Amino acid sequence: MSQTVTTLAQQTSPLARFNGASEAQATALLSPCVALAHWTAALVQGRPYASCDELLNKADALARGWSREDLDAALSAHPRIGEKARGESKEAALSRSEQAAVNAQDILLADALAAGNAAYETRFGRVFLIRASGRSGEEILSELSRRMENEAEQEAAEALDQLRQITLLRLEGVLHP
Ligand code: 2AL
Repeated sequence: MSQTVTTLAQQTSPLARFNGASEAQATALLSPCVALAHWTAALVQGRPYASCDELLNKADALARGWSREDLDAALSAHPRIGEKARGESKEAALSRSEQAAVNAQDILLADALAAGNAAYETRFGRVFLIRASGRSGEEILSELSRRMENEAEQEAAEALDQLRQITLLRLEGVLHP
């Protein structure tokens, strides 16, 4: 009997587990995606979802409504590019895997990113945010240079869109581990 229960639990999809979880458990599943409690709460309240696409579409629609305040609040879960996230939290583990391309022992790249990050922070007053998955270190550096030329409003919009992309990728990872 207990073996049957175990087997059934293993066969349950992540979406079914999210739909059936307690509010606290469902919140804990989504929290590492982005440090915005209102986004997490709205998705938890919207359960049950008939499909992963339904959940992803709602998550995306909500993320497209994020404000400048949301951007500042969410940056706490995104260490600087090239500064390897420390710690045991799920966010830190996700960040380390997203930033795999810039965590290599490439000292020139690390120096260039550190200088670029510092210049960006002086110019815009917050950490440079970019979806690192799927990008090489050189691509990240060249995006940093390009975005340094943005006006403040355009840059906030770009950073918010990067935050949305990172969040959606993390959510896909929750649904399709
Ligand atoms: C990050 C991060 O931790 N993961 C990612 O894709 N981008 N950080 C950042 N400052 O852009």
